[in-house]
Amino acid sequence: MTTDLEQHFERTLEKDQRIEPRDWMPEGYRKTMVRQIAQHAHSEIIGMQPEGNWITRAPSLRRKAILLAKVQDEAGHGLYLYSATETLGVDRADLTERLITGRQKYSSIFNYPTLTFADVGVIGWLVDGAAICNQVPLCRSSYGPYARAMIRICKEESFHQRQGFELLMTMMKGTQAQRDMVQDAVDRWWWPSLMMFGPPDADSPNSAQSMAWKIKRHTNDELRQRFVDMTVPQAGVLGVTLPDPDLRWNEAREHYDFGELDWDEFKQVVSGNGPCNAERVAHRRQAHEDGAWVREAAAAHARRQK
Ligand code: FAQ
Repeated sequence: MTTDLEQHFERTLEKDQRIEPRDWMPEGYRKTMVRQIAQHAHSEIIGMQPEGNWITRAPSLRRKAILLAKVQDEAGHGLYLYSATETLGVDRADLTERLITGRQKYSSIFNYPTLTFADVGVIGWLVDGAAICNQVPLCRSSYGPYARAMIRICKEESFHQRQGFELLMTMMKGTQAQRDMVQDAVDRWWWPSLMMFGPPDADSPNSAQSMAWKIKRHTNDELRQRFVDMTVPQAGVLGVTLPDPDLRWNEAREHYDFGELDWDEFKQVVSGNGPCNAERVAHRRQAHEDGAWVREAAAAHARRQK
């Protein structure tokens, strides 16, 4: 027999309204939201590292200012998202602990190295492009604090995507060496970007329930296809080749067909064995330890104010 509280939860979802922190929710819903929002927050925070690597070596003051602003935005996104997770009754310190001890995931994409400055442009174009594709539907996610955080985050991600495209466009109008650098970065980031959308639908244990709860609005494969369809014409404008011999327009489906992803690589990266997993987590742990005195001072100040 369903209780009034359960009926209220179901009715809220049916009417496409938002579940708020004060509302009753099934324990599974709460756990799924904590899992997804925390992973998203961790991704933003870890995601500062690959591009942060280039701040001191940006080729001009303008590029440095843009990159600094972008990386600061990512810190901001992580902080809104940790706040959204806290509305579900978890503690941010605990989430950080789970990240640095490897008990909670972050996006696979941030475990790849940034070898040249073209990688900064390609991260903006492809990684932020994929993030937007995935996150715009999350603005209608059923959990209110997450959906609202996502609106602002998506606006900032759009700026990030455009700065990446503009950077690449500039390099493509430069020397042959610069064009080669862009192509090399595209070759390295294309497949990992497609992996950001998660495993194929048939191997996605969480999708069905998350769709039923209207947390996710589209499946992993639907969003991956949308990203490919959106990106292929942009690659044409830039003048780069996407590294997939099977990529072609399918008249009947009205979508691009594309090749099979290397799901073994995905599993390796998600389980901690990607090229930079150990480095990313060690760096985050060090930053957390180095910041201990700031947290202690802030807590002491708050106690004194009381
Ligand atoms: N990496 O059953 P599903 C950004 C895990 S954007 C690592 O399909 P779900 C912006 C998944 O968690 C990047 N793990 O799971 C930026 C689950 O594991 P669990 C962050 C992955 O949740 C740009 C298991 O595999 N964006 O940061 C990945 O229904 C540039 C089974 O998968 C978000 O987090 C992966 N790629 O769907 C920052 C968006 N894919 O927890 C800096 C919000 C799957 O059961 C620079 N999240 N897994 O142990 C989502 O939309 C979803 O959580 C998905 C996964 C689509 C990522």
